[in-house]
Amino acid sequence: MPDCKRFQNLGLATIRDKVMAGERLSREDGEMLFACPDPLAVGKLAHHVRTRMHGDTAFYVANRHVNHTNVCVNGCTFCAYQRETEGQQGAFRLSIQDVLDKLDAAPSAPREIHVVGGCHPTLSLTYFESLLAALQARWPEAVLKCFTAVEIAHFAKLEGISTRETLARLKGVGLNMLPGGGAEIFAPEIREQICPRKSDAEEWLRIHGEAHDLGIKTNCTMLFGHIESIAHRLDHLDQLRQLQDRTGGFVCFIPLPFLTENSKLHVPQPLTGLDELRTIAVSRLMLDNIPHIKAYWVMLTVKQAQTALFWGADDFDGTVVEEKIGHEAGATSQQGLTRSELNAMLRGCGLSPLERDSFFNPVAPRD
Ligand code: V47
Ligand code: SF4
Repeated sequence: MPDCKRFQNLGLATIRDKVMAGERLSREDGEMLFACPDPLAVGKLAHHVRTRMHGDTAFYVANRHVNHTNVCVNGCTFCAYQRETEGQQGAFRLSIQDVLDKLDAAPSAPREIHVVGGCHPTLSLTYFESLLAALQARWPEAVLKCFTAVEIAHFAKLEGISTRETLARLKGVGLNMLPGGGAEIFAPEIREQICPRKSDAEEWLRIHGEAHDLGIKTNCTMLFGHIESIAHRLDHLDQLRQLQDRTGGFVCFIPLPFLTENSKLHVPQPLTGLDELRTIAVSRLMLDNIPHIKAYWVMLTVKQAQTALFWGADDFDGTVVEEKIGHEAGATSQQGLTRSELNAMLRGCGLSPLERDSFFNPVAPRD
């Protein structure tokens, strides 16, 4: 239980009382939490909420990430992963067989298959329908968590149909869930500078709402620590919270700290480890209707992700096996972790590891 006097001395007694009573925090409360001179007090409050929701459980999933192409028409200025054309050095495009072979090479069958890629200028919706059908046939028990809302918008545009119809067609061949990427920061004045060509906030949120209507659960993200302000972060969290009030379809929020290598985007003041932790803590406190907060070890590093589990996060993502988006941008984490490594890392923090599926149902360990 966070100590009352400490919060009174910091001028945060009202926020503490609201959190203890399970009441919603306002954007102004969020501003105060970001400005609080005692970040440990903010972390403590977030840890209290995380423990109230999930006890000492630290979730993880046995998953695989696959990127089918890095060729992308969008040219986001922060993105170190994308290439403009197939002829450019480092560009790649996998065939369906390549994707199946990559997954077959993993040590054990995945419970979740996470597929995202660039918005390729010619790959058609039919290609992605065939990809999903092939994945479903080969791994019928895995959850197919594929394609960001930005990719859905791109497939729909190439096909000349609505995003709702695109989602329905993909669901028909096995799509179970959308990952949370592409949200970045919703404010138009920031999107103009970091991702001017891709879906705006309205489109990203509309597509997630459509997915939720169709019974497709989704995750959501925020890319922070570039040129956005604290007010932009809070606006972003508030817009996610509003959609969740309407649909209830978000499963997990993933705060993504911006990694600066190989990027055209100049960042005046790179993030500190403490900024990362405070942002994760404030996210837990603001997003009172989103059940899970992910400490994505790939972008955070394993040690910072372990610490984040005491600053509001409850999930560690998973085995991953191969990751490109963060590593192109300077991520220093390894490519993948085994289940036993994850178990040992989470136990080592004094938490109880729990293997889950994509919807956070507990699953019996296979090994
Ligand atoms: O959309 C791109 C971000 C996202 C950089 O839903 C960067 O379970 C930091 O969304 N530094 C893709 N971030 C990753 C993603 C994700 C990851 C894990 C789990 C889930 C999930 C979703 O990565 C992109 C973009 O926001 N990104 N470049 C960078 N330099
Ligand atoms: Fe393309 Fe996604 Fe990179 Fe933007 S972030 S350039 S949409 S791959």
